[in-house]
Amino acid sequence: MTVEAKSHYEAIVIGAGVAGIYQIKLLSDLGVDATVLDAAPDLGGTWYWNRYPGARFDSESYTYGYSFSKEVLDEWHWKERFSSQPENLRYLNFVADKFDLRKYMQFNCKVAAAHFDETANLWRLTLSDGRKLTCRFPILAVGLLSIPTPPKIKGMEKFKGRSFHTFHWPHEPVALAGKKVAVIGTGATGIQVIAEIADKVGDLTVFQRRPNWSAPLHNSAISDAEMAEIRSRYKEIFAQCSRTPGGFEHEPDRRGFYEVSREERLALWDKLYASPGFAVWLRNFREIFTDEKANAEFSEYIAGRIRQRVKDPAVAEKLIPRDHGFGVQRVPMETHYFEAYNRDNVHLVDITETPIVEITETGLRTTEREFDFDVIVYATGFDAITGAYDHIDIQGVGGVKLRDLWSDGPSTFLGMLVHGFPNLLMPSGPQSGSASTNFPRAIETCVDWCTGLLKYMREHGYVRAEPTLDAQERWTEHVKQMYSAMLMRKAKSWFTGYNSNVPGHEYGKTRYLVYNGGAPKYVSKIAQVAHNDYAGINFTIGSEPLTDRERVAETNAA
Ligand code: NA7
Repeated sequence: MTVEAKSHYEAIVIGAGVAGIYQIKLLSDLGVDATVLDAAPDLGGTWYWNRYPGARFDSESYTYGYSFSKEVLDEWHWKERFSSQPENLRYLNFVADKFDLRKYMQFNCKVAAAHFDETANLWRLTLSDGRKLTCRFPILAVGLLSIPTPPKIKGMEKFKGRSFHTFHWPHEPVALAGKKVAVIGTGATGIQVIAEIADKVGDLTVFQRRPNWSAPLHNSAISDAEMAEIRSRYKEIFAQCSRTPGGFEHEPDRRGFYEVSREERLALWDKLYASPGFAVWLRNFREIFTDEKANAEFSEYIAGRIRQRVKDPAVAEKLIPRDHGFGVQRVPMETHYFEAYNRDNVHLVDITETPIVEITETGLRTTEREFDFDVIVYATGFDAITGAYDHIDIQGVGGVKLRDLWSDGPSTFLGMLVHGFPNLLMPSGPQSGSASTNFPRAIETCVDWCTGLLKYMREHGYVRAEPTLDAQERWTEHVKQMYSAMLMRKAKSWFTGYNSNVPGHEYGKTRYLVYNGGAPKYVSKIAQVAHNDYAGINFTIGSEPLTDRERVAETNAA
């Protein structure tokens, strides 16, 4: 059964990915008249789009899955410790089908505009095909990395072979055997794809602007017995995730970096380098994130590992980052990535030495020479976190455009609400806990919170919720402060809003996009707001706005 194509809903969820699926589950449980719109032809969000070879979790699969349903936890068998894209998409379909959520979803529905109608306290949405809808609550579950940013290189349209951004990797298999392939970009995506295709293509040339620190993923299969053991521990696993800053099982080593000997540090690092997943990043000493000297010592340790693994010393040196320390950017996890460069068919071009001049009909030309390719892969990243919001013409009170308001970076209340944009909810919003932690863990937290707010409003007959400017400014200031202790504040990465392919997102113009206070602090702060009758949010009953104080008095009287 498909959803009835109506023109008004109480809530419209935009995005049918990890967040949107859980959001519609809760709304349907609550009996809210709601639908989900997604621009894609099917559900899955990130896991629908990113079909490039090597796409997989860097989170342990069993900490990435939803925690809300015992039935799902009991029935789903993760096959790998770090599950791959096809399996992840199957999982999301399994969850949606289990709770019969597809009937609420409408696909190929790209939201072009969302304008707030002040007289009716409603949002008016326009889809790219011209269809118009209204709702009280637009819930933007639009993803953190859903607007790919191909580079702007002269001549890109001329190339006669196949070329695509990794996000748009074709759905049908791409013949790579014997082909000459270029990959541009060496972030988390580039590193996954390069390692996966190195032994499957004829010839692979990697165009690297800046190397990234990267460490082994150590993926493995999960047997029936192991899965049974994981199931028996789910409660404990999720409790552990909720205690750690990153929402993973990984907990930092709380010994002081300088309190232990160099030998003890090396012993820990040897152990972490051999451990699966983000352990090498998140089970490390806390000073790695905050102290230049500690970070430099660990970075040098990882540089030594790269030198051990890459046979050609000149290539090894090119693969070692010089402009930033380990872990101040998002750490890509790899499987035989460095060994790929030991193969005769894999070549590394440092485009800071020999920049790409243009894409040609048959390949590309650098300042040094011409290359012929059959396939060019752009692994050049995303207009991260705010990109998906900027791509919708969102206008709040007085016709103010969200994209104008956020042109120098976002400002939010708790990462989930914006002053001047009443009832607009963002369960994976900028400055929320979702971008800096194990995504679904924070998503469940934020979706629960947004749903709680909606429930509270229904119970009180409120038709409009809007954070005060003061509350928003205080939150944004807190988010900025959380950056100040972290070395990552200087990172030339999407954590700080840098993207050389998006005008205005140059390095140095820091955009405070993520919450760095850690999951426990975030959860406690948003819970406190809810507990205090949503202090910081003004509600309207009928047409009269109520201040915090009036509302508390009203609640007390009731
Ligand atoms: P990232 O991490 O933003 O990496 C993009 C890469 O592409 C990075 O190496 C960039 O080099 C490079 N890049 C970007 N633009 C260009 C141009 N114009 N020319 C050459 N090279 C370029 O994106 P990913 O997709 O790898 O990862 C995003 C997230 O997806 C990841 O963190 C996971 O959470 C999943 P630069 O470093 O800017 O010099």
